[in-house]
Amino acid sequence: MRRPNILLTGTPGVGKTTLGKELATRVGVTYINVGDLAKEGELYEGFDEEYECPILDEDRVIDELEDKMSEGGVIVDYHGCDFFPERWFHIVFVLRTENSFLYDRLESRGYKGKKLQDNIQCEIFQTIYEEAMSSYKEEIVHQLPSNTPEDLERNLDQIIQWFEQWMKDNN
Ligand code: DAT
Repeated sequence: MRRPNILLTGTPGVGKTTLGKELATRVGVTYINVGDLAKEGELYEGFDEEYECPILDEDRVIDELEDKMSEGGVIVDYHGCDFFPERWFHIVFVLRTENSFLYDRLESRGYKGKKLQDNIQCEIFQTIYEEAMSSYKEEIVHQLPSNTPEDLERNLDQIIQWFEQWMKDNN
């Protein structure tokens, strides 16, 4: 049976992990958090002194995921999206969160100073949405509001409906 691959992207803190894990449980697909995958496999190529974080080795991430992605039925979660092969994804969701909510979420995650400000700016300038629109066909890129638990439920319902329709159309 063919199953679609879904990309969940957006600024850190918008709710990709929360949505992705729940979605994977409800529709029975594999959830992959690229940040965690990189950490486990040490898929890094240096260290960013300014942001005090390791730099992702994008080529090794792609090599690591290629087999699973061609099988289908994978939800990928990452705060960037321009380096994945375009052919991997059948649909792309960019989660969006209002500043006041995002600020509190990132602060309680321990972000402060420049890192906090830069991530808030990333959301204000809709950086990831633009990255997604220039990396994938515009018609497969969708923005989802992710401010409240009600938004989360609505997003789950909407994606599950899309998933079920895709399965009918492609099997
Ligand atoms: P991300 O994976 O995009 O970094 P996350 O899933 O870890 O984000 O969520 C960050 C925090 O926000 C976490 O404490 C859960 C909370 N959260 C996620 N989605 C939410 C929503 N729709 N409404 C309220 N809180 C949400």
